[in-house]
Amino acid sequence: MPYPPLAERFPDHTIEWQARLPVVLRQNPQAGCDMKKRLTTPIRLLTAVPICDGHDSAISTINLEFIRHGIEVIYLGYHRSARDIARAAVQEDVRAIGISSYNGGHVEFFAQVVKLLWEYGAHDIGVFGGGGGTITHADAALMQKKGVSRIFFAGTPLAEMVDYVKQTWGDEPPTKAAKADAHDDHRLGRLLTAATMTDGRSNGKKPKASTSRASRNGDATAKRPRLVVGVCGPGGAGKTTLIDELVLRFLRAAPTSRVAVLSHDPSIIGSGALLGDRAAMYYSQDDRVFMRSLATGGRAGGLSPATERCLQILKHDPAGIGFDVVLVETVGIGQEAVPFAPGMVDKTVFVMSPEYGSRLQLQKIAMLDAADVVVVNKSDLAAAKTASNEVEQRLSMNQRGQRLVATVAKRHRDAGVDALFDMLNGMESHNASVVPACRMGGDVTCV
Ligand code: B12
Ligand SMILES: Nc1nc2c(ncn2[C@@H]2O[C@H](COP(=O)(O)OP(=O)(O)OP(=O)(O)O)[C@@H](O)[C@H]2O)c(=O)[nH]1
Ligand SMILES: [Mg+2]
Repeated sequence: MPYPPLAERFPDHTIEWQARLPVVLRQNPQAGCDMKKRLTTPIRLLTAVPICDGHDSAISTINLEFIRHGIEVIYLGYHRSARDIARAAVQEDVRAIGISSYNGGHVEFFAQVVKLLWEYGAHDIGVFGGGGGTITHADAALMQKKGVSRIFFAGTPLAEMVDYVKQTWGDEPPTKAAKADAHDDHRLGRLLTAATMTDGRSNGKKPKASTSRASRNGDATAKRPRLVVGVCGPGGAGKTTLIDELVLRFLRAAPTSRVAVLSHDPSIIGSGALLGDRAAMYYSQDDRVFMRSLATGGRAGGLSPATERCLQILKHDPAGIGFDVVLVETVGIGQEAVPFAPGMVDKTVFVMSPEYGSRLQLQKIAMLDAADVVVVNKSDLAAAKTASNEVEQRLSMNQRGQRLVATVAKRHRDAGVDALFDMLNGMESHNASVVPACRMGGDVTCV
């Protein structure tokens, strides 16, 4: 292998991995990954457009075609670096990466993605793509020599691409345990895949603290996350944007820590899905952030059947990564859903936009009773002030000491997001004094 030893490549990640895996996976690396189960699990692909390239129209069409044929597509968006693409593919543990490139530099860019995948130890993640007439046949031949599986040229029917994906990546088990010298993220990615495939039937046992040698030895790197936050709210309220801003603050507050994000998007049983939260994230494209996207697979209520198992793995941390904080984003939920079971998360944040309708609608939102913090995001919109007043009155009826924050998540350095961040940290240590809060009546603290 042309790359330097693991310890040199990943100086912060030289833990003895196998010893830290939950016992069920250590004894049987294939646990939950046999062929039968594989066939009932959608193929997962990551798609993206390279850095300095905004041509996203082709990939958007191709994404829809993949989804229509039962494939789960994690879309990373456009203007993405090779490192962002490789990191996301490894964390999401996809079968392959589809890159759509129009602005040139494709020979080097595709090869760089392949090289980075190898550095992660993820040799079995394929790379394919296209770029209309901008990628010549000679370029494609060169790219294939550098490890690219296939380039599609102008005029190729969409059906041919779907068939290729299904034939190439549809019938192999995706998750032999990652090799011993693979990157932590790759190993964790594989564990999460196993957790999504077992579907609670056989090997999906929760990893127990005692199975981790690191935790038995009191190793500091095996610590549980300091804080697990569940973020829910209606579709498009700004959950992902807000989480991304919170991630930035968590990373800055603890410069060596890592943050995990578990994100959900909807899908119907047996169908494909567009898992698009990554495309809305900027700060979370960072080596210190581990993000995984899950499809709901037809389950109502905002989470996936595998959420609890995945969360257990992130909390238990068999990789010894030592996540400081875990953030869970639900699917956009409506009036009826209270997504987080007791004990699943430490704090729940309900994010809403000022456009909820009238006061009557507020009475019907179950999460306004259950959330620890309610965020009225998009406070730059005209209706925001009225919304905050109405929500505050609604919360004061609960007499639960819930918090209310007004934010503009899409604004850099927003004071409301700062306050939410302080609040989450303060709540975790039960020290409300860090919150620049003003009492607004009732039992609600409003920022
Ligand atoms: C649409 C378009 C735009 C739109 C983009 C809209 C959008 N949001 O995507 C707009 C007008 C914004 C635009 C802007 C620019 N563009 Co432009 N654009 C095009 C155009 C006309 C079509 C590209 C396209 O979407 N085709 C439709 C797809 C579906 O078909 P296809 O390309 O044949 O691809 C097939 C396969 O390759 C495959 N495929 C493609 N990607 C993938 C990915 C995967 C995973 C798979 C499996 C398959 C696959 O799918 C198709 C199936 O048949 C091309 C010219 C052309 N005719 O190709 C120029 C072109 C790509 N643009 C070009 C340029 C220069 C620009 C600008 C720099 C212009 C400028 N000076 O501002 C900007 C850059 C914008 C940016 N931020 O990057 C050049 C690139 C030149 C080069 N690389 O040498 C081109 C080639 C035009 C030209 N002849 O000069 N552009
Ligand atoms: N005006 C305004 N727009 C915002 C704000 N925060 C986010 N947005 C925009 O709202 C849209 C949806 O944001 P997301 O963060 O994707 O919302 P979401 O709740 O995660 O959406 P789903 O995951 O699809 O439910 C994007 O276009 C954001 O740019 C804000 O404070 N003000
Ligand atoms: Mg979102």
